[in-house]
Amino acid sequence: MNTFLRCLIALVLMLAMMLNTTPVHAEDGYDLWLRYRLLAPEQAGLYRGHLSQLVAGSGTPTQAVTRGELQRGLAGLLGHEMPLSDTVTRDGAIIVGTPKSSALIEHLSLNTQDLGNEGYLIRNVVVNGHTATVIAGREDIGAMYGAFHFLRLLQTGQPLDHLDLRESPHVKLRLLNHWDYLNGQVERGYAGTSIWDWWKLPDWRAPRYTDYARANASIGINGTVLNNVNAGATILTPEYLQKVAALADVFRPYGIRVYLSIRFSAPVEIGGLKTADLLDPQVQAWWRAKADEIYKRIPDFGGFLVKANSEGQPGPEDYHRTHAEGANMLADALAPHGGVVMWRAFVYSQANPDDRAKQAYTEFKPLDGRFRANVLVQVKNGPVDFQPREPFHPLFGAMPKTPLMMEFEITKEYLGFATHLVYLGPLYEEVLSADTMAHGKGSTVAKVIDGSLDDHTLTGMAGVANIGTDRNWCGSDFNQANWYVFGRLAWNPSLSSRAIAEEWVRMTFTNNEAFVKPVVDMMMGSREAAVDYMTPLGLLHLMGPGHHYGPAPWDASESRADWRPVYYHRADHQGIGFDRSRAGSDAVDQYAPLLAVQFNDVKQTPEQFLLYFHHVPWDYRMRSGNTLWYELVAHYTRGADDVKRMLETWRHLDGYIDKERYNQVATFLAIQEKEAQWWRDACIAYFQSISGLPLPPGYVPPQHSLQYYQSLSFPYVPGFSSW
Ligand code: BDP
Repeated sequence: MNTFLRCLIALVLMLAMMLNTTPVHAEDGYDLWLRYRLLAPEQAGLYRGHLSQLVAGSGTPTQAVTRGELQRGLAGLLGHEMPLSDTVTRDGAIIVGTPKSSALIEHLSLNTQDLGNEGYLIRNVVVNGHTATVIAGREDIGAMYGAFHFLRLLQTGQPLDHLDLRESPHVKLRLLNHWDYLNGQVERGYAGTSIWDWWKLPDWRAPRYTDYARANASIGINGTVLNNVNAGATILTPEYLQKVAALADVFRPYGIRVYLSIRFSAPVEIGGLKTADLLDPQVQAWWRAKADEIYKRIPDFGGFLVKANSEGQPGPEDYHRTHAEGANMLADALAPHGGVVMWRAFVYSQANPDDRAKQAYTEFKPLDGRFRANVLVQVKNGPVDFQPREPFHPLFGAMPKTPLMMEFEITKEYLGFATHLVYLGPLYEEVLSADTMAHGKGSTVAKVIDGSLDDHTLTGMAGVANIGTDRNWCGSDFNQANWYVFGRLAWNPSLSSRAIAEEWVRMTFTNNEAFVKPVVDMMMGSREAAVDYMTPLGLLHLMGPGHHYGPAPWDASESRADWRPVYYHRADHQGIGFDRSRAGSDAVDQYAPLLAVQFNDVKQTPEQFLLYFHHVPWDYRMRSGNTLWYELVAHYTRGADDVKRMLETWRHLDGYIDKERYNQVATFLAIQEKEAQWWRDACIAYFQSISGLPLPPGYVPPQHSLQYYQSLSFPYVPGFSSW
């Protein structure tokens, strides 16, 4: 190479590095946490001698995507292509594969047997006298997960010396649930329309499907339910199954299986039968034949998700059969193919006058032990709905003979939609680390979910997706963190949400500590801020009717009592809160005895759940010594103030990242600031009208009258129409 050419290359490289340190990339969020931008020179320096060549096969589709991802990632991070080699010829090789796929790995005699189907190890080794890093699984999928982990180490600036990692997922089914309709609408979706272009499938397989699979695989998600739990029957028609099969083909190399939400009455609607009663042999035969048909097209089909006899959906109770009987009939149809049924416990009925929070437990607890081995009961994290804060669902720990699957909501239906910055890691962690006391102290929800508490091997965690056609997938950059943290916690429910936030910030934005630290702190406080400005001290469901946008604690317009905010807060001249003590609805006794005693006693109830379990006088003395009324106003105010501080924090971070994402976050935080103030003011105005009490000294009165807040209406709220 002549000198001129060398100088030119050096110049180009220098320029590229400068560009990396001064963050000027035009970014639109599409790349999520898989950005693979050039590492800063000091980080690249860390890896000198570690990354010289890639030894990776491509004999199977999974091996090919694994190798492709490593090539793509390393090229992006290091700024040059990584040479591929069949064997190790110099120090710093990366070897990827399984003992079956790679003779090199076989010769290393690593213990891959205990890794399971999806586990991996990453270790520094010596091969042919050269230092190398091996990423090995027992199966291809494990090696793929290992490759993503390895890239994450680089993306987050971790050293590559002394690597000796072993990882296997703690939960078997790690699923996204898409609440997508076949017409493209996404129920409770705030990121555009459905990414499934059903109309053009099966022929057009949008590249986005592959990127979706990559993103999910990178965080360990291994399944996806493509359609809404409020399901129509059409998805089970041959025409649509062909489309589903096309998606399954795209996802397969990434270890992702497809599942479908089914409509219990489908045998009537598309099968031409007169009934959907599970005891009818024709109905049973129809489901068996349908399962056979599905597996013919999609041999690794995952199974069915079912919302039955809930919010107007058909189900076995229409024929006076139990939920267990309904689930078992479907389970029998899927069992020969290895499929599962995920039967939702989100069941409550308008006809039932009992406290809505109690109904799922009342219905399902007696069914424990009555489900087939391939049924999981999918339970929302809290007993009411996906509120900013609820105690954990009392079914966790109460059905030892049944695998219970966690259902979290990733989309922020009750948490400010796309624009509010609310990192859900702390919410998930709070629920997973809650102690059910089912078998004494330490019986955490996480142990119920990972099966260790009651010895289940069939385990699962589902998250209602926040994904749509928006270029940034999730409606905002920070909402991507909620997809990310869900996947990481589904892999290991004991991880810390702070550690995950830090990983995500580093991968998504920058490794610059001056940015990482304040942003992680801001994320970690964001959920508590939202609880404070929306529903503090155990309040819940104060959102606008139907669409769930904004505050409407006064609302009683919904057709069903248990959809009305006034049903939940029960504020009157004396006090506020839902009495779920033994003197009230006795929901407390759905918890283990020690917890029931605690929750039953207003003095022992954690104050964050106070108004969930008790109706408390306005002048009740809180632990702070202040009255409840005082604390309520203080919490609302603190929440709104916290958002102001978040915006200030962000304003100090201008210049650390690209302008595009910086500006959008700043604008969204300004929207959140406005809406948090609105929440605070509207709720204080309303509760003051009921309590009749003056504002505590020093607290600013609401900006507008209660009538003003009550007069606001929002006809075109996203994520909701008359379904
Ligand atoms: C509620 C949502 C509704 C869902 C329902 C469910 O508002 O759109 O259909 O949950 O989970 O929170 O089935």
